[in-house]
Amino acid sequence: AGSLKARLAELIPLKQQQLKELKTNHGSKSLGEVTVDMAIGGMRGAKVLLWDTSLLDSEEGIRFRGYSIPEVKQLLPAAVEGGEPYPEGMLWLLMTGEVPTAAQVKSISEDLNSRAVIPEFVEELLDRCPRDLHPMSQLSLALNALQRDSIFAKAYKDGINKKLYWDPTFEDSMNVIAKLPLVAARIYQNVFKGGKAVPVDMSVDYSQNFANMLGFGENKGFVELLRLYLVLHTDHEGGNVSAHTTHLVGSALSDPYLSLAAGLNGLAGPLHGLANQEVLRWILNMNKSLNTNNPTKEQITNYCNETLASGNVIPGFGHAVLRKTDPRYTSQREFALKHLKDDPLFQTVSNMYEVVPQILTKQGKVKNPWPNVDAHSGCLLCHYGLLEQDYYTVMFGVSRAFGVLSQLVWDRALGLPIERPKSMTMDSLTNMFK
Ligand code: CMX
Repeated sequence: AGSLKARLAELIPLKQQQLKELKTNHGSKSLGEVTVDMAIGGMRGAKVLLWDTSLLDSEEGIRFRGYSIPEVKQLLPAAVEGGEPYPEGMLWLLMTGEVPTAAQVKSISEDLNSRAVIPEFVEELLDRCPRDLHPMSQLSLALNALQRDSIFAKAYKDGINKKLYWDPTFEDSMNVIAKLPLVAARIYQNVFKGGKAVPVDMSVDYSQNFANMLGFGENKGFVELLRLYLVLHTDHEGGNVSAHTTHLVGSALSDPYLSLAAGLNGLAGPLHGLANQEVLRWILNMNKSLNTNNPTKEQITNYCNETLASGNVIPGFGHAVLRKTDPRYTSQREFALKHLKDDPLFQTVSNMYEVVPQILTKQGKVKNPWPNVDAHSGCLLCHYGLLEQDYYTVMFGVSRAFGVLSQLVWDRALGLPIERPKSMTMDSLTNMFK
């Protein structure tokens, strides 16, 4: 009683009823036209997905279960007074739509700690990966391997009633979230450090444990940053590549391990989650070519123009839905202003904020010239000594699991069907409008 799962069991019939009413009362109403441009153009603007954990407004940015980032920061329990919220609280909010108490947050920390083990064969698998296998590929590999222990897959094989799908989906999702830091930290230690394995401390929270395993546990600033980082990257409504992919693969009743692994393969793309690694690489290359660690705005402008002239994007800027500065960027900027305002890398990120939007606007084709979440995260991690850019998307992936798996539990609780939109050939479209 009082647990997250018990609360979900209470909420599920209410949500099932809401969905039923939605279908009965409004099922045949139109959400708008689908144009040929939409079919060609990556389905931009087509309202064709159901996603409850968060909603993105193009001007205001993300709201998690109705709460903006400043609201989330104010409402969710924090470890340090006036500090960053616990990601465990975010998980409760994403799963239930309700703001948890400090005791509920603590129950999640304890629950996740109790699930935080990975089988030896997965450790060995990771230990045998070549150092130059990208950390995201290793993460995906490990998740697929962990799938051996999927409770959903076993229950399905044993003939579980479809009304009960959400239960093993929940168990798998909590297990995945609990195991991810172990996998992620092992990858970090193997690829970049001496391969040290730090055991889970049952008495501390998720972020402190993850930081301990990464080797940054003593660094209180880093632990706070990690809490913020893990909260901010959880969810960004349903249409982005990692969220949509997890949902799509899950719709075939692939279990949470397989579904998330698929989503993370999408997150590993440079136009999506990999952009955070690309941003830092881009800045460091600029600094190297100019032989400075604090380029002027004019130098940044020239370097941007070179990037664009060579047919590349400026990583960390632009968005498919957002049309203003990403509030996830703003929140990280506030963190930087509070904790590291004199850091030269932060100053460069700040200077880019002043010049890049004008440059992109001048180009005339970019729909959103403003920075997104990935423009800022790298400089914060660097400040606390996590310098390995190739690793950044793994941390994004750990956080993204919170959002997409919360939704996956609801996908099964609501009995959402296998996804199967209609595709068209170019000839069929041409003939249609002859
Ligand atoms: N630099 C240069 N050109 C850019 C650009 C940028 N940062 N952002 C968009 N453009 C270009 C597009 O490549 C496109 O060019 P073409 O018409 O020649 O193909 C044109 O502007 C119009 O694109 P858009 O409609 O504004 O943007 P999309 O919805 O197609 O793409 C996104 C959105 C994020 C992929 C794109 O802005 C981009 O590539 N940004 C850089 C990579 C990045 O930061 N990705 C992270 C996004 C957040 C996340 O998912 O983590």
